[in-house]
Amino acid sequence: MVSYDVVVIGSGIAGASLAYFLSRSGFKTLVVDVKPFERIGDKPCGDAIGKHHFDELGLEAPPDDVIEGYVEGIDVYSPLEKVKYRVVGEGYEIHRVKYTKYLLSEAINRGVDFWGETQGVEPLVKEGFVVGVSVWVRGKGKHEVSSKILVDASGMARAIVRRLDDKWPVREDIDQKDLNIAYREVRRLKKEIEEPEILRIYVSKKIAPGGYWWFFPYSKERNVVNVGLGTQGGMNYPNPKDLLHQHIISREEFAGSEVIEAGGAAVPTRRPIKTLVWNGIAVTGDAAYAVNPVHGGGKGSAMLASWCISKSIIHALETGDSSARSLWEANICFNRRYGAKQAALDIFRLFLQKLSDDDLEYGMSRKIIKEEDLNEVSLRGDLELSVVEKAMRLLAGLSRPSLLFKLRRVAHYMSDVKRLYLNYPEEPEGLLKWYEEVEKLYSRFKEEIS
Ligand code: FDA
Ligand code: GRG
Ligand code: GRG
Repeated sequence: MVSYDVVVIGSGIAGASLAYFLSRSGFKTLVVDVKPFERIGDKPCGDAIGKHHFDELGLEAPPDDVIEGYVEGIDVYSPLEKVKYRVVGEGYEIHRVKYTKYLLSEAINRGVDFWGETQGVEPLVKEGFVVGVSVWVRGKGKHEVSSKILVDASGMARAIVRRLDDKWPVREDIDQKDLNIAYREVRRLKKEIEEPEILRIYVSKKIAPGGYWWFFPYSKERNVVNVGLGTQGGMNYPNPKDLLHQHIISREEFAGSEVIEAGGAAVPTRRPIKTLVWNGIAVTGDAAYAVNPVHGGGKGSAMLASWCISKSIIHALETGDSSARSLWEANICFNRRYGAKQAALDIFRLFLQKLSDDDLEYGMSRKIIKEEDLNEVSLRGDLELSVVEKAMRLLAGLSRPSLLFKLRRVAHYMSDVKRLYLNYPEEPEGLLKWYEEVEKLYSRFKEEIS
């Protein structure tokens, strides 16, 4: 049997960045993907990513030739498109194939092995530890590969963890209602786009129930746009492609436009998986639900999860101990930097999905939540209670006190959930009890807003 220190299943941005981070350590690493090298990173995406992610992970800014556009901010529109909030922040529309291939190529240059057209099939388990994986290599058939640490970076396929029995805490299945089904097209328009450095998000229950539709220009070309729509899963809402065509592509600005690319996929929009690691195994990216639940962005947070995991893997390999305990720091690292905010935003997401278009229009036009607050919410996952209190005094006596009342409860729950995640258990033994608390909090919140 071939053996490696680390085997990574999947080379999307999560797997490729993990390989990149690990390649600096010199441990023997194998990455496999069902796609051939040429198609690495090719999955439907809005292609937006905040610049801060690169800065925070010590990565060089992406080279100009992998960038489709430079972003200076995001406008969020109300259902009637009468009110817009501008969230200022630098970012990119990135060429996802070129950037993912760049990360993987760098890793390969430093000694990481890559097997394309290879499917990870099943984890090999021995005495409570994952010790390897069986893979199908196109044209060569089945092989077993042993690993000290196996990583599931297979995106929503969750190809490895879903084959473990549900006693493994890294296997946590997702509720359909915690998914968004998103479809997008890249189109060349007949006319130039105004302000192409501003991405646009349109919140509308009528057009995109339980999600939003977006218009993300590729500023370098001036007339190319990534336009798409996401809807909440498990609700029997119409298909996002049909909704996009019916409500958006039918608009005058798309007349005569040409389709460059089209496709869709599911996005996990919930709190992170309860642990990123267990004995001999780690999970990263979409497979670990490491996505912002409010806007569905998951590339930056996938790289962050992989960065945290790479540190723990190096520690485990250096100490010769690949147990959950030895890998545990990955959880602390991720939750402190992102998971706590993510879990708080999941509360905000559940609330948003309950609001009617009328409530949203009202809340946004009255600036119940202001642009600065939205910035705070998106940056840190904090909805300051003081802000809500102020708004309550200001608007007392006006219509819809119920919306404010609810918002106050939301702010409370967000801060409670965040605190809970910042107090993530120090050791694996504390996981079950801690997670019971998390589940209790969420069920109480769901009951309150139902
Ligand atoms: P990803 O799915 O990218 O990669 C998984 C890899 O594993 C694939 O290469 C696949 O071939 C491989 N694989 C699967 N099963 C395998 C198996 N059994 N064996 C071997 N290989 C296997 N995010 C963002 O930051 N900005 C944005 O604008 C958007 N927009 C957006 C739009 C749409 C329509 C969607 C569907 C999603 C987004 N997202 C996003 C989310 C973002 O795309 C997502 O979070 C990341 O791509 C996740 O990267 P991963 O590497 O985890 O999974
Ligand atoms: C509203 C529940 C709900 C979900 C929406 C429609 C949808 C789900 C997903 C579509 C995916 C999409 C277009 C994502 C783009 C989001 C975006 C602006 C990402 C930029 O994110 P970063 O990298 O993210 O700045 P963070 O928050 O990590 O800084
Ligand atoms: C008034 C009751 C009431 C509610 C307000 C406006 C609103 C409801 C909800 C907006 C939902 C939404 C889709 C927000 C997305 C915000 C966004 C794109 C933030 C960008 O955040 P980061 O952190 O920013 O990704 P950077 O700058 O890193 O790209």
